[in-house]
Amino acid sequence: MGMKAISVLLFILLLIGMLTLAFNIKEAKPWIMPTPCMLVYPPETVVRVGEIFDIHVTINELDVRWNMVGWQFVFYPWQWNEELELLEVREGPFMKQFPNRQSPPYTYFVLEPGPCGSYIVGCLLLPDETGNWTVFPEGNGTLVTFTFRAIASGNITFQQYNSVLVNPESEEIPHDILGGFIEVKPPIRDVAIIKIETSLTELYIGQTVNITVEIENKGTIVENLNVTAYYAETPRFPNVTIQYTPIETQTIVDLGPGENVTIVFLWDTKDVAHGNYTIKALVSILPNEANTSDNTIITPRILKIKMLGDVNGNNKIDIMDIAAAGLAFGSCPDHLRWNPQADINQDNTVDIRDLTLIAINFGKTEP
Ligand SMILES: [Ca+2]
Ligand SMILES: [Ca+2]
Ligand SMILES: [Ca+2]
Repeated sequence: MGMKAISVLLFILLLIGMLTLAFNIKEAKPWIMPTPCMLVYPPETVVRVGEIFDIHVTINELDVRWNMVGWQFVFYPWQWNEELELLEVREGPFMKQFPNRQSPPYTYFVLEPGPCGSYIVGCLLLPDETGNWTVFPEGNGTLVTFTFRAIASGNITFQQYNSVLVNPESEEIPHDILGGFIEVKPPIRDVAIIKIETSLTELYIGQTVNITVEIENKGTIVENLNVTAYYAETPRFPNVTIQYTPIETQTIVDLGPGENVTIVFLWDTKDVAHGNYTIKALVSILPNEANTSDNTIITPRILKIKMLGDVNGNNKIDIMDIAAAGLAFGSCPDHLRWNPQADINQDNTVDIRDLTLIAINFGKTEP
């Protein structure tokens, strides 16, 4: 067979096809094509436990000639109420866009329990003051929106049952329906310490330092947490295991997904020896936590704890410390000569009291 013969054959087949289609349209004449479709949007929803989300029941390709003035359908919450908590059912904007009255309300929306654990939801486009409709809905839009909270993982089909679209004569309008699928995945549980800061980097034994820790819930559900701050003397030699001592544990309750919280620990250093210290914070590891590497944080800078009076921090108290305090003598915070290390008694002034405190420790030296 030549190319020409094939082309002729294809043309004839196409012609037959078109005639068949035309014949069918003619047969379906009392119907307006296409018929409207009541479908769930989005058709597939994937959420995590703890998430709040909407699904919409929409009308699509509604021809104005159907004269649609009302809709309803039935749903059965027991089909999904182990996985989903229904928070709200609210009318969508579609029907109200075609008012027949001078002023609102333009529609009557109804949601009522029915038999066998069912609910029926529907909406009537209200007629004008004489009981007639002159404006009819057309096109696509949302009829009703359901807001859910996902409470357990599973696969759910959301289906509209016994759906009805009516015209003013209360005749039913043929239509298609399409339900939707909802997949609820297990929650992501993950908390992290994203920041640690100390109010001081150099202090005298007996001073109190604030340790500020910021925690974030990177997961998808609300969490309760314990956060513990620790200190350890920084080893002077490598390859030595650091022994941390707890300072305090604080509890955080109801930290929502994506939320941050900042807490402050007060560390009173009266019982520690002078030296270099590392501060660590640890947030409790959750069951099935996605990432545990971010549950611990260590201060980026070493905290230097000094003997009282060791202004320059060289582990001995001598004339150099007196001289350093002397340079700041008479100053207050914000002065150019202010040196917080010289304010031994922490009264925000460097004066003779501070010099005395250095002097009474004069000659002390520690390794
Ligand atoms: Ca984590
Ligand atoms: Ca010194
Ligand atoms: Ca002082």
